[in-house]
Amino acid sequence: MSRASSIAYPNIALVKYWGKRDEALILPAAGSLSLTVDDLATTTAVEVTDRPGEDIFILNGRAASASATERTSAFLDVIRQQVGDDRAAVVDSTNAGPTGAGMASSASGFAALASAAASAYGLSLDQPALSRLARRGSGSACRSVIGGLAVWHAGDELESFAEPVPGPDLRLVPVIVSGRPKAVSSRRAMRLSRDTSPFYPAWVSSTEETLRQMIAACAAGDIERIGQLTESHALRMHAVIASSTPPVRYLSPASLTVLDAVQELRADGLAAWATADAGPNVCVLTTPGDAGQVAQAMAGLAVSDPAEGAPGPLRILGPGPGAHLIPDPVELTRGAS
Ligand code: 2P0
Repeated sequence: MSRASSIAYPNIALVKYWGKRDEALILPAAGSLSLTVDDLATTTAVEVTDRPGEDIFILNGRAASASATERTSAFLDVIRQQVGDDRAAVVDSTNAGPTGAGMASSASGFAALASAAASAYGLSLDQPALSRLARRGSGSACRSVIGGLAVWHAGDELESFAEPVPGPDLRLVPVIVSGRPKAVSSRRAMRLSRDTSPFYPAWVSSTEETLRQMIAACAAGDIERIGQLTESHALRMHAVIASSTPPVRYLSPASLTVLDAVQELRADGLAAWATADAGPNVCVLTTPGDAGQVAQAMAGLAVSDPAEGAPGPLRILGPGPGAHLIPDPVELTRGAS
């Protein structure tokens, strides 16, 4: 019996991933670029049992749903096939942030799972190979294998992994306007965008161009340009999502209030640009120097009920480390159903 534990942090994309060209291998239609952050981590322990059979998946201290367990098992199968091992595993995973509310829990989740499960099954991987493996669980997870700024290459199966990119020191302030799980999964909504939005081809081709511009802006340390590209790209993604049939809309009135407030901060001379993933929560991109003022200005717009996932005083997220093994922090709950 062998076990391993890992920690991984969410990443927030500045150039978004939205759409696959290969669903089975999770190859994206275009490249993307993100910042792995230093809070809201997922910690995952994997214990390989001594028998084949059903895997057990405990999420946030409870038996996970059948669909979440199935997705975890399908991911473990990728590893089991590679190493020729059919033993089942017990996976115990805890998210510090809201699960399934558009705050990248699947990215930290599958990055931590890839790291811990590879080790528990005795698979030794370098960073690109671990990133490729994490991608098979959830596309954005390949970027959480990397610390700080990471670019995920569209590429083919062997070339589609994330790697570090040079850039300036950035901060993100998440403004949680709802802690509820999203109504439409990003996986499903992505498919709808690809299959039904008349804007999808332009989205894919313009994303490649935005990615080139973003990599150049990062290399130049041009925060103004990074911010403009970030906000514009996020709004384009939400436009593509809203233009699918049936339409999906992730941004809520509360999100729009935050977007307006961010625009006002800019008018007041602060470095502040908004981005939002597949949910109503907004992240404000800013600089280390302006982060305190941005967090203060946004505090009144975040939810205040802890049951809704309120973070209390707004957190300021900086660049965090890539997925890595840690000493076992938890006792696995044996026999959970
Ligand atoms: C991103 N998102 O780049 C974009 C922006 C959400 C909006 O990556 O189907 O959970 O597992 O590959 O990685 C969310 O998509 O989707 C995501 P799958 P994933 O961060």
